Amino acid sequence: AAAKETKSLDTKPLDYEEVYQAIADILEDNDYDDGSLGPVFVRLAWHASGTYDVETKTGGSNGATMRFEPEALHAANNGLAIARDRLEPIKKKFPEISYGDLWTLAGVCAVQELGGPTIPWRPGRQDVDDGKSCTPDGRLPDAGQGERHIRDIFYRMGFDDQEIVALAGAHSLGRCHPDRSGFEGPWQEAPTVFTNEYYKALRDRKWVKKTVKASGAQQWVDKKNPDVMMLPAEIAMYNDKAFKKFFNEYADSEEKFFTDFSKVFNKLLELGVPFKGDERVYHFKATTA
Ligand code: CCH
Repeated sequence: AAAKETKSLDTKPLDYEEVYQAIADILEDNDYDDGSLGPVFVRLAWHASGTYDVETKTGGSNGATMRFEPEALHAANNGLAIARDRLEPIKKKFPEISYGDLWTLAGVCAVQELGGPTIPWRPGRQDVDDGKSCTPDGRLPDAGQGERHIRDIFYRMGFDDQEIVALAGAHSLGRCHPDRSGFEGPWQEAPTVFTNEYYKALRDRKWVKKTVKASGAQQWVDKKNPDVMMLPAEIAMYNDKAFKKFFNEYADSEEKFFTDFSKVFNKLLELGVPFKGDERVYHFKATTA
């Protein structure tokens, strides 16, 4: 009993460097998709945060409401139970971390470990205990729609055109799954490395329409390599003059993309979070750097 007591008195404050490391340690999985859980962790962080509405100040990563119905069942969140489940052992190991902090930290960790820029991150999200503050369905973008819809959705979160295009570069990672979204395939050939290749692919390749057999969904594929794809919303965005300017800037300069992505991903993950103001801002060092 004495030993136990000493142990509990010794309890250290939560060390987020250790949590980052624990997430980095589980990213690689040769039995999953392209060998990394990183892309689906980035999507989890984004969908937890992208429900924010700047006017009503509802939604966002605070609360981690995606754990509850109805938000867990929103079609946009198909497949994200996998990401949440894979992070559960880390929540068990570091029970003091909130789910909102854990999910956003996992997104930061994945971007950095897969070769992306350093993303400043700070803790401060508090979990809620039920689904009462779940956001209504329809706050996340519909990939089948056009540039008007994309602007409506992201302006509601408080982003401008440049920020929207910088955020879209996260599609350098991961792939679409017919059983999750109806779409199929990665955006370019290296879906586990964070680069500006997404912008180059959009600018430099010839995109042709194709119907996904499994779902009937229409998407665009590279004429030379039909395994890689673009969403209808992305081709529509690229054909918009104001958006195109930024797409081409990021295709020309990976450095500019990395600088802008770091800022805008940090902004996304902090939407609606009630920080006290004295939280330490972490700049984690990538273990692969
Ligand atoms: Fe995305 N995304 N996304 N996306 N997304 C999908 C997958 C990923 C849209 C649609 C889709 C962002 C913005 C948009 C990731 C990060 C971000 C899929 C496939 C669709 C559809 C889901 C599936 O089938 O598994 C649309 C539309 C927009 C509007 O702009 C933003 C912003 C981010 C992050 C900053 C990542 C990463 C993936 C890959 C997930 C995986 O499992 O590989």
